[in-house]
Amino acid sequence: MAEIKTIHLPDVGDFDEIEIIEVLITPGDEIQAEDSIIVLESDKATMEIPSPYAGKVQTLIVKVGDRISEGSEVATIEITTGVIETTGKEEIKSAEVEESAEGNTEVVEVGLEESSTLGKSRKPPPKLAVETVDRSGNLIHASPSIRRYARELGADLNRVIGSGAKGRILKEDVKAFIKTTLASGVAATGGGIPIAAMPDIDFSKFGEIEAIDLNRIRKISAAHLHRSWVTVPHVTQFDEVDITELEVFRKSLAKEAEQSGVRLTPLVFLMKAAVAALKNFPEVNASLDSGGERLILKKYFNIGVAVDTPNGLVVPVIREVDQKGLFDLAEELSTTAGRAREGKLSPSDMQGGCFSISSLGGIGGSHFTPIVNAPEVAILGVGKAKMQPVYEDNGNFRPGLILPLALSYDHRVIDGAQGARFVSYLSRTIADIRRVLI
Ligand code: CAO
Repeated sequence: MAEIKTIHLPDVGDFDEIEIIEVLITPGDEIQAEDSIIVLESDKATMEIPSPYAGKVQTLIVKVGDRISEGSEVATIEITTGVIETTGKEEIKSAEVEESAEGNTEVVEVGLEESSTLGKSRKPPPKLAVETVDRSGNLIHASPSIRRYARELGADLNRVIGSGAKGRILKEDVKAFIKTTLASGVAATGGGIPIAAMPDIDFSKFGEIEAIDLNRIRKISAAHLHRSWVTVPHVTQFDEVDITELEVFRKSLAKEAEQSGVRLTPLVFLMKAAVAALKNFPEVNASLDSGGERLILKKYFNIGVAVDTPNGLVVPVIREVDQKGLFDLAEELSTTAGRAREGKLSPSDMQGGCFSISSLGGIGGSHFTPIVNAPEVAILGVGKAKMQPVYEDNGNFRPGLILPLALSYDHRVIDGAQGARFVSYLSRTIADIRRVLI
């Protein structure tokens, strides 16, 4: 007869209401005693909490972001036959991190001198110092298991960009880093001309210069864009849409929008049209799994919108666009762009996207080739609409407002014909926005 046990948070020292930043198990997982199940973080330390039992995870009672204290229920587990309540000497691995201005990269891990116990009264866990800063003196946020994992694979954590809360490096980030590194290595040794390293040039020899450190957002987006650029085989399909009627409709709503306190730009119409096209082409509303063997079709419609901020490009995600009206979307777009420009977005604001739109229409220029926001498989680049002569079937020209569009897509997932069909469908929907009702 299977025995179900509840795992409680053990004594973790002087901490109360401590935040869960990673959950490392899901129901159905088979785990061993002492496997880490959650990671906690206070303002001083991170701690991996081990399971006291071996068995199969039944239910998960907590989630990322929850704050828990000693005794809180974490999960239930079906104990494996014949096994094994642990001795109470499990190791809570903690990593204390401190701000440092020194530009050194050395990682120093110090083992636990005393272990914590689970269950009965025990000493608070000892402090285990893991101070790590990257070459610029920035903190590297990574749990001990991730550091161990990175060490095993030879990944330099200085060069890994974390996508977790507060820039925390997750296992997926290390995996993605290794993949990208291998991909560029294959390119370099695959019989082609190796990619030469950028030479270190002293530009001051040629004139006055000023060196400016890249801020964190620029570093993160540079790494993300580079990864997408080298791992996704891009094709960009261009189109031009006559938005004369859309513009008439938009202007007809302007007063009403103003009364509702929102500004209706063409972008919100494009978001709705994109959802209509994604519904019609499910393989575009998808991501490849990390092994590149399965396509994950998404049944939700979250659109990432590129926002130009003083600190660089960010792509917050507007969720459930299919379920929102134009005014609600306009309001959300405006507040989200505002928060982005004030640097107030959290990592979760930038997660969960299905498809992105990069609109430079408010600035200028026509077609450009946006980089796919991987793991999404397509992105729409929008240029500035301009009045142009439009040739009509009756042989006459009329003035029309023409919007340049560019769809970049991942050719591993989307064939050229599909890409062209998607763009044509999208263009038809934008030209006659009533089609979103179809
Ligand atoms: N053609 C012509 N005019 C356009 C237009 C287009 N495609 N898109 C917007 N406009 C107009 C708007 O209607 C607005 O004019 P009015 O105030 O007279 O209506 C004006 O341009 C400014 O619009 P906006 O830029 O403030 O608003 P938006 O909704 O179009 O865009 C946002 C919001 C956040 C996407 C935008 O401000 C932004 O940051 N864009 C830059 C994105 C970027 O950097 N992309 C490159 C990433 S690298 O791939």
